[in-house]
Amino acid sequence: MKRFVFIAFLGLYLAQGAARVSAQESKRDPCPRPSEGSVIREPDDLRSQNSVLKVDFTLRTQTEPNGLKRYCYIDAAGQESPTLRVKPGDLIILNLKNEVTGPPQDPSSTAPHHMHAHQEADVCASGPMSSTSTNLHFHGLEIPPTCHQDDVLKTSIQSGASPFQYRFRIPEDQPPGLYWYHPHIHGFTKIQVLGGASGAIIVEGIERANKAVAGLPERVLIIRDQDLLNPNSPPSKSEPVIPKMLFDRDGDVANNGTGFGKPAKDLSVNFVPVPYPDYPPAAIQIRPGEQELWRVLNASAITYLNLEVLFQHKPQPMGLVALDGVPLGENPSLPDVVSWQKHLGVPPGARVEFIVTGPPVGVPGLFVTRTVDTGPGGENDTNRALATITASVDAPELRSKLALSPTPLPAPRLPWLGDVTPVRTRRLYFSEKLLEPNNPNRATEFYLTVEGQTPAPFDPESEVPNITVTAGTVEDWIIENRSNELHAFHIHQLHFMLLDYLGRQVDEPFLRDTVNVPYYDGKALIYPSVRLRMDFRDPKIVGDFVYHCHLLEHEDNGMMGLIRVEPAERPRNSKTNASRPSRSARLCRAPGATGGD
Ligand SMILES: [Cu+2]
Repeated sequence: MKRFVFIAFLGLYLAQGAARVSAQESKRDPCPRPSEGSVIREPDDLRSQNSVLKVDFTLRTQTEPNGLKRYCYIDAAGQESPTLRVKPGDLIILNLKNEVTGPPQDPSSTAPHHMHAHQEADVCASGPMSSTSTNLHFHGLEIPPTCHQDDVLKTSIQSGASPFQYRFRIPEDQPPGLYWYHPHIHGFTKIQVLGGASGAIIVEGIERANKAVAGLPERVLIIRDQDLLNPNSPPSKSEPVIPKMLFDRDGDVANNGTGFGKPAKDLSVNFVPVPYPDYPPAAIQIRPGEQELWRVLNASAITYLNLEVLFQHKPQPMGLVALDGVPLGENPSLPDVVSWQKHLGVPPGARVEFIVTGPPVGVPGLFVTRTVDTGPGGENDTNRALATITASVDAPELRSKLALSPTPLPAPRLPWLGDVTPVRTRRLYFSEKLLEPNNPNRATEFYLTVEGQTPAPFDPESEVPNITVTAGTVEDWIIENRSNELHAFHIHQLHFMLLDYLGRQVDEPFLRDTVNVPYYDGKALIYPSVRLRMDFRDPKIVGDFVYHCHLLEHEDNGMMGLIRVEPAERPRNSKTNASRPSRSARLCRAPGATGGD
């Protein structure tokens, strides 16, 4: 059945793709976007010079005729969501101007201090958070959770305020790979990210970690989701007939378990939309037989991906070399490893970097996402095409090529995380509660609770951390899912190692910052879980930050917790001096030194 459908996708593209014109692209648009069926353009690159990358971003909005609201990062040259390319040790100076228009949605629900929107008070000190305020999170970067760097708890830039400056250094030991930026305004992250507010950050030098990619051209693909362009259309005639349409607790189309029917959201690839119901694919041009490194970010708000490359409908090997910005060879015992896969699951927020070989001329290729079983309460993430892959000797050369003879990365300064003894084990769990059981589409609270505490939605005004740890230590966390849908666990400022998945030991020889946690079927004797080894050894990472579900409507509705990392040797005045632990703090792992939950 799947084969049949993909043939249908292709036929449709060939019939209609060439005729489409870029009707939406107009000079008057604050944020122009490509039209469906277009050739995928890579985001423009902003590269650091003399170890400094200066960026001026304006966040703009535009409402489409059908009511969809775009949120766009536009740089000084008018480019949307450029890729920030930096090297370890580089300084990023990013000025963000908020020009979001329109009335704030629901400002009373999350605005703690009832401050006037244009009051230029302290951006760092809990201004109102609304649909018209914004900030930035640098997902995966191991930088301090402080204002002007990577704080999302209090930083809120109001519309019309003067540009706010982010200024931070990429750590010397940040693994080379794909990271990303997006807003993180509590309660409103989903609408801004759905509107397109996201972009890639590449820490250069992946070829220094893995010789298999040395000399390869690289292609950046950002997959975003957005509200359905054609929400009232019936499914394509090439699909099997689906039983009655149900909705989940978030009001999205619920997973019907078939892989077909109406998806919760449309997808786009580098902003080329691939809308339901016909999914006209975008287009990728490639040279026949040429190997490329594809760097794919799932910047979706709620959509899981299960990526596959097909040539003449047959799955092709994808040579995975990095996950969540971390080369698989991060573990020094596994240099230059390539993990050949037929498909790659990518939760919202995660990244995969893999080697793809172009098909021979005349062999049709298709880049697709297959259905993901998100659970009875989860979204309908359907089978669909993303892009055709067409080989031609004249395919344009990709803009970036990795160095052919790179110098290897220096040896890691800390022992491999899997070899470190954790100081304690904690258990956390995802759960959901219907506040109005008779109204299944409304008022669900989403919780991410530390075992022993009372489930409660994240409270942005609370200063009391759910978890306190000591810098220099390593902990094991078990994350359970007690709900009937998938969740993706993410923590800011650091990476972790996946030790067990569903009770089975995996001891992955690489690190992640986002991981899927399987759903509970309501029958099993134990809840599905993952076991993670959390790395708090970096002495720069002290202070308050968050961990949460990366399905943004879950996060916005409370599925988040507050963690405080205290310096190993606590200075007298810990509140203001928290970011300067001594050098010896780094390897201190005295069990039970402070904190606990
Ligand atoms: Cu979730």
